Amino acid sequence: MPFRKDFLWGGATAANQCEGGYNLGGRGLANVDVVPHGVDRFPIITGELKHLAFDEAHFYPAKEAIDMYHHWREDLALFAEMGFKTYRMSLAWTRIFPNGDEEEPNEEGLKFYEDIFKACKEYGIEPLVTITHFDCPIHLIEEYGGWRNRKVVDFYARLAQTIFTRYKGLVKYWLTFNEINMLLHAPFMGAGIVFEPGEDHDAVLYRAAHHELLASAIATKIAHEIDPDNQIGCMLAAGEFYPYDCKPENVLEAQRLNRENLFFIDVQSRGKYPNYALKELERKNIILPIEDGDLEILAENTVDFISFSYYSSRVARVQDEAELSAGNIFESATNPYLKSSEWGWQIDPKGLRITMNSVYDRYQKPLFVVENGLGAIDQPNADGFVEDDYRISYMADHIAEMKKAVELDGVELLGYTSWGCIDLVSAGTGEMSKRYGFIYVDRDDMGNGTLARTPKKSFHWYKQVIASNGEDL
Ligand code: P53
Repeated sequence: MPFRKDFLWGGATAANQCEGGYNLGGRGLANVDVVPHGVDRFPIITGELKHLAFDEAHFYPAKEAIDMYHHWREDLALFAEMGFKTYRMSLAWTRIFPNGDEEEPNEEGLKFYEDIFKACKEYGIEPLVTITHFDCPIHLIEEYGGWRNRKVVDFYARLAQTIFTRYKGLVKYWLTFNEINMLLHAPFMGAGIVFEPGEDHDAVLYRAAHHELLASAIATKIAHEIDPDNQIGCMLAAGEFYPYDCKPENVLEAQRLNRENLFFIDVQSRGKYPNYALKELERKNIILPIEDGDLEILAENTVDFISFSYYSSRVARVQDEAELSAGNIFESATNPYLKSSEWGWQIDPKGLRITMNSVYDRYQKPLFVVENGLGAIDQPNADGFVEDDYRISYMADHIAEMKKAVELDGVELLGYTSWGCIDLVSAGTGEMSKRYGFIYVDRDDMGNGTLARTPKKSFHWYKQVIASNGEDL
């Protein structure tokens, strides 16, 4: 059998994309709440357009999302019915510390997640918890400038201390930051960064990066002190960059782009800044805000496992702006050998095996595939049933390649959680119509719908994948 007996099959969500209840239970306002659907979304998530409050001109999908705040018991029951061994979810920082800088946490928020974890335990579902999935309290952005400010490291450490203490025995698997390398591409989402006019963007981004990397190491330290059983992972937006061809310039460019992503994981997994990055920062006159003791903290508190999202491989080609493939925050040339999704994301199952091998070769730590899936338009039939064969085939092809990485290449793999196991709001576009789920949610891009949940064809398929431990695809 390729997959270990205790392989963690499951699905993944993020608080801001599914919970809603943005103003309930004493919750404070977060960056992700004020990111609208529509054309202004992109300049806002990239930190180019300052937008820190609601207005009448926009629709804000995260406010209610799919209202998991009220539906979670029903949703968890459906996950259990599929046989989930794990459920990846994130905490909304603002439920626990509404402003981010309070001394004392909000009990109602802590209790909300405790109830979910206890229910998971009853189902035998192991929670896999992302501490921050693109969320940052608005107050920390307005008052401190987000992660550019070192004080935010302390606030994050307080959050970490609070949750590791409270959820000891209930949660064992933790991820410190979702897609930490996304900070470079979507800094408002990744680090609560809004650029000031005339600012050196790279200097701000790498300053914030040092703070997040430090916070991640401090959280790892606290987690291990509170419970040596805790397993802490980093989380990479992965997808190998292939050179467009054997032209050495393109090979070099692929190496550069792979390193730009892996830079974060290099620090979190190997415990020090890689030389290629130090040299580049030096050339750009960027000085990391390293204080006494920081490098020791990074060195002594590396992660236990490496998790990543994988949707697509990418292609590196110098100077061919016109050929960039659409639809993704990452710039990539188009790969002529691959088909694309309705959103222009190129589909490359073998790329998952390639990516797994590259990451495992580099770090030699267990991997966890924590996001993968197909964002597609689903059309329920007359009976309200979605026959999503396209999704089944995407996932079957990816799981088959993942299996080869384990069986043929010997990669250590802890588990697989597909993205958006229940339909939720798209991070990139704010749409509901970009669906990933095994469970259809009746809600459209503008928030209309009953919120009713209906299993799709893929629900039954995934149930059988789990029951057969990945044999029956
Ligand atoms: P959506 C871009 C590229 C790679 C991963 O994305 C990304 C993004 C953000 O658009 O984010 C991850 O919803 C992320 C999830 C997100 C998922 O990919 O744009 O961790 O929050 O929903 C899929 O289709």
